[in-house]
This record gives sequence, C-alpha cells and structure tokens, in this order.
Amino acid sequence: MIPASTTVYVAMGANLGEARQTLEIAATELAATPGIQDLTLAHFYRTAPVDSSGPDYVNTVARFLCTLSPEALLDRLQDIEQEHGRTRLYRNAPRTLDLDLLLYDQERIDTPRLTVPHPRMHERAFVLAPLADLAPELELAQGSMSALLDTVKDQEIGRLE
Ligand code: A4P
Ligand code: MG
Repeated sequence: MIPASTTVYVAMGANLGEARQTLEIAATELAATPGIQDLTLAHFYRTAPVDSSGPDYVNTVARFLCTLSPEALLDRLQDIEQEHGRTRLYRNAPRTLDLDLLLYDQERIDTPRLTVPHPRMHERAFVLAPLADLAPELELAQGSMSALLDTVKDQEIGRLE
C-alpha cells in the first residue's frame, strides 16, 4: 500500500558559519530522507536577528511531501541540526542551523515536543516571505499571506540572488 502523503513546510535558518551553504546542504539531506519527496526550496533571504543576537541570518522555507509522522520528522530535523554542529547554549542563541516544523497539512499538534502550526511563524518576516514564495494563497489562522506580510514590513529582510 502506498501511504498517503502530507504537505509539510519547514523553516530553515542559520547565522553562524557559511549559513547559506549550510542551508543548501541541509535541504539536500532532507530531500534524500526516506519518506520525503518532491522538496521545493523558496528563495534565500538575509534577515536581521529577531529576539536573537549575533550576525544576520540566512533564512528560507522548504516544502515537501512526507509520509513520516510529525515526531519522526522532528527526529530527522534534529539529527540534521546535530550533524551541522548545532549546540543549544540557550534559547534563541546564534546557531549554525535551525529547522522548525511550520505546517503539517492542516494538523494542529500540541505535545511537549511539538507545537504545530509553529506558534510564532505568523509574526516573522523571515518565515512569511519565503513561505509566500511557495504558497502565496495560503491562509493561516491569523490571516492571509499578504495581510500578515503587511504587519511585518518593518522587519529588515532582503532577498538573496
Ligand atoms: N518544538 C516545539 N514545536 C516545534 C516545531 N514546530 N518545530 C520544540 C521544531 N521544534 C519544535 O527548539 C526547542 C524545542 O522546541 C525543540 O526541542 C522541540 O522539541 P530549538 O530549535 O532547540 O530551540 P530554538 O530554535 O532556540 O527555539 P525555537 O522555539 O525554535 O526558536 P524560535 O522562536 O523559532 O526562534 N531571527 C532571524 N532573523 N532568523 C531566524 O531564523 N530564529 C530564531 C529562533 C530567533 N530569531 C531569528 C531566527
Ligand atoms: Mg528550532
């Protein structure tokens, strides 16, 4: 039996080391994961740290089809973070790689390990801009992509070539 696929969006961010290259490699690793298919990457953006410190971030969003459970997918995201030398010194510390599960189809998940939709995604330009590249018609509980982007237009963000 072919398992039903779920459409998943993952936010990708880095602000230490070769940030863009790290995101490109991590996307390749995600795309090669059994249970993940048809990965598409949004544009890359240079973004000022929000509630965080250190150098500017590079951010993007990946969309793919997935037959992994949300927990199995989180395990895989955390393994890839670890491979890239992620250390968790303190919350929102500068990081070589951060992979956050934004959306798992329409599912709402609230467990000690996982909150989906990601609770802060609707207020962050570094998530909304790449998400809108992939899914401009998407509606979040808090509003449409264009309405939400309008509320974050003061956040410094620039698209990379
Ligand atoms: N967790 C719960 N829900 C999720 C989810 N949907 N996806 C748990 C991923 N993980 C989820 O995460 C801490 C715990 O959250 C995990 O163990 C997991 O079980 P973490 O990645 O270790 O810690 P963190 O990244 O410091 O926290 P978090 O909550 O991911 O931080 P934020 O709020 O996402 O902020 N500014 C710019 N410009 N660009 C950025 O990418 N990123 C952050 C991180 C802050 N400022 C930024 C950026
Ligand atoms: Mg994270």
